[in-house]
Amino acid sequence: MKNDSAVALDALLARAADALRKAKRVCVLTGAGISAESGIPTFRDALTGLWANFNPEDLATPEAFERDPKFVWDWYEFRRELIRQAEPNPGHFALAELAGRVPRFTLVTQNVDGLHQRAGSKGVLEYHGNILRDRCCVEQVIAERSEDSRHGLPRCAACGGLLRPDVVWFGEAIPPGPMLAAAAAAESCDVFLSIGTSSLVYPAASLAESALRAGATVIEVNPDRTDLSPAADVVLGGPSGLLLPRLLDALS
Ligand code: BV8
Ligand code: ZN
Repeated sequence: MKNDSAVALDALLARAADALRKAKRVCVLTGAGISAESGIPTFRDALTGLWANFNPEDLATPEAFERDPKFVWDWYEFRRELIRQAEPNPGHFALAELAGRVPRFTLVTQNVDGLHQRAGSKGVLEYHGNILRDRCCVEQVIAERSEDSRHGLPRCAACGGLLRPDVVWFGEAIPPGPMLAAAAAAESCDVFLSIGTSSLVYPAASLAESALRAGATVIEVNPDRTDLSPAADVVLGGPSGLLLPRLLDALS
């Protein structure tokens, strides 16, 4: 005999699946929560090791890099290693499959880990960049590392300039391509899925707001309540690695 919360969840999954079944255009925004079940700590999770007393919002800034590029680079190398050892989880794979089930599907991620692409998602809009790419601070282009990068800070093979991870730091602009494409998808979607994000970082958090203004059905997947929860049409309260495959099942 299913308990009440299980029955309630089934009803919510059925409502979400119904909205998706009718949708022509679907826009999805993901955050760190979708990669939590792959063993990658979220931004809310306290930092560990050398960075334990630091707030990510203080480390992921041009000022911190200016002040101590080695310290910031060590943090990024630490995160890169975690990401290299990680595997996409059923939440990532469910979104890759959902893309083939709806006419128009746009996946926007705040995550810099590349796990959506490794799960087979195509055309992912990397709203905050990708941690596994190096960018030259002088030429502002994706760059290869020079031989002598081994002893200390990574240098650009083309101009010898300092390299930085190709991510968007706090206080920096979102890359125009992903920003414009994401805004267009959010404003024109029938269903907006907000998955594994605390909806606290802007302008990413404004995408759900513009979808709401455009009259879209907003579905949130998160074990915790967020600032978006009161405005969402359907809140699926639980881990995305569990609930997204169940949403796909409810869709078929
Ligand atoms: C800019 C890349 C201006 C780097 C990142 C308006 C109001 C207030 C502040 C601002 C505002 N506008 C701008 C700001 C400032 C700032 C901002 O938003 N600050 C916040 C802290 C208040 N925004 C900026 O600085 C942006 N730039 O505004 O530039 C400008 C404009 C033009 C020209 C020049 C300049 C840039 C922001 C991007 C920063 N870079 N990442 C890196 O990764 O190192 S942000 C980074 O943090 C992530 O990418 C992500 O966006 C954010 C973390 O949020 P989430 O992903 O949601 O993760 P979080 O840990 O918070 O939450 C996890 C959630 O998952 C939780 O809800 C949890 O319950 C849930 N969960 C846990 N387990 C699971 C789960 N869900 C599902 N399943 C599970 N198993
Ligand atoms: Zn260079």
